[in-house]
This record gives sequence, C-alpha cells and structure tokens, in this order.
Amino acid sequence: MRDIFKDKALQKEFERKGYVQMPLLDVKEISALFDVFQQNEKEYNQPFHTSHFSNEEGYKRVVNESIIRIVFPKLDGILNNCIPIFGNLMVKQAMHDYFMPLHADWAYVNEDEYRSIAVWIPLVNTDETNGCLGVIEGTHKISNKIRGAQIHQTGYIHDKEWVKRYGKLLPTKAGYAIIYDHALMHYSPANKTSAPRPALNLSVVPAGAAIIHYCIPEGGNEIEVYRVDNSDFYLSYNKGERPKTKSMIRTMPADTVKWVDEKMETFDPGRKKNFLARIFG
Ligand SMILES: O=C(O)CCC(=O)C(=O)O
Repeated sequence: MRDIFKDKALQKEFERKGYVQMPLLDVKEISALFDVFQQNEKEYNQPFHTSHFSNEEGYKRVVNESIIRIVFPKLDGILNNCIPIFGNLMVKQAMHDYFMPLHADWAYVNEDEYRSIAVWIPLVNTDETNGCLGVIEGTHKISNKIRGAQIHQTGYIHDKEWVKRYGKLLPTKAGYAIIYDHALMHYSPANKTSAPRPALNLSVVPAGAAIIHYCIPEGGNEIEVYRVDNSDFYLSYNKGERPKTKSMIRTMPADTVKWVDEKMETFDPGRKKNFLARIFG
C-alpha cells in the first residue's frame, strides 16, 4: 500500500489510529475561507449542511475551487504524491440537536490497494459544545470497503453505544486539520451554541490511483460502480440520482448493507496490546 505521508512517523501514526492532527491554515487563509462560508449563507437551510449534497452546481464549484486553491498547497510538503478530488463546506447550524451519526465516508479508491483521505478543518474553534469531530480510533481497519451514495452502513441501533464506549472527541482550533482515512468511523455531537460551526472537508487520493464511486441510484437495487475522471463527477452529481457520466464499470449485488453494528460487536481497540501482554506477560 502506498504511503499517504512523506514523513514515516506520521504515516505510522495514521496507519495505527486512522487519523493525524496538525496546524495547517494561517489567519489570512482561515479568513478567506470564512468569507466563502458567509457569502453563501442562503444555502444552509438544514441543521447540518454539506455542499457535497447541494444541487446548486455553481455554489458547489465556488466552494470546491476555493478549498482546493487555498488548502491543497498547504499539504504539498506533507503528502506523498497525492491529488485533491473535491472540497466541501460542512456547516452545523446553531442551537440544533443534530448529532452526526457514526459513519465512514464514501470510498474513493480500491481500499485493498490504496488509502484515500479527508482533510477536515474547522473555520472556528471547536469543542464538544459546538460539534467538534469525534472518531473511533482503529476503525479504518474494519470498515466495509464498499461505501457510497445510498449504500446504508448502519441501522442506527447501537451506534450511540459504540460512541459512548470507544468514541474520542477531538476539540480542534480554527485552521487545524484532522486528516483521516476515509474508512475511519467518525461522528460529531450537536452544536448547542448560538453560532454556526463552519468546517471544510477536502478529499484527497494518491496520484495515479483509479478513482471510483459506488452507489445505489434511486430506484436501483444493485450497487453501480463508476469510474471518476475528475472533480466534475461530484460537482455535477445530485444526491440520490444516477451519476450523469456514462462511466459505469460494473454492477454488484447490494448485499453489503448495515455493517456497522456487526463489525463493532467484535471490535477490540486494545487487540495489539492484549496480544503483546499475553506473550510478554
Ligand atoms: O462536520 C461534521 O460535523 C461531520 C463531518 C463528517 O462527518 C464528514 O465529513 O463525513
């Protein structure tokens, strides 16, 4: 598997935990992205808004272009030959009860061969009160590798229990990045404060890796697998619909639904430690 990071120690930490954290944007960069957030306020009419699921292509393009232009160069010295695919805004509205359930992001590459990453950066300081990101370390190793639009991961039965048992909230300052494996299970608590919580998320893949998209389009009953040529695929894509590109590679039976509880029931975060303790007493 090709390394995501140039630095070996960072790569090791990423492989072990499924994420790493670092300061990334300066005040000017945060302010430029905050302007983009403010200029598009009319778009945020859900408790949790992501430009990813908007049908306003012009708006999605502005957000994507700004994030790639401002954020990606900051990753250049850190990442090992990677390219950006698309950037999104993630807005948690103020005073809402909306808890982002435990999930892993869509898959963007064949995860048997490559790993891809999300670069999540809040544009305000975040903590438990306004919806900082939470993760379950190590879950990138157990997530189903076929993930995408309308491919359900969870029946929402025990997910709060897994969060309570294994979840780790990551309070993060504005401009700091959590760079996580798209397969890592994560969540975010409600924003109970009186101000919205804007964040951005930039998806990045290893250069040269085939980019793929899995989905079950509305009315479909099997998983369709698409070749993705560039960001336009996601920018012109309306949630739920069949992708407009004619790039379907194959179909697969939709027998992979609701795997989160099943995987978490046997999840053992201390597996390696216990193993070493057994050997070395
Ligand atoms: O921004 C958030 O609160 C959640 C982000 C998230 O779950 C995601 O980017 O997949």
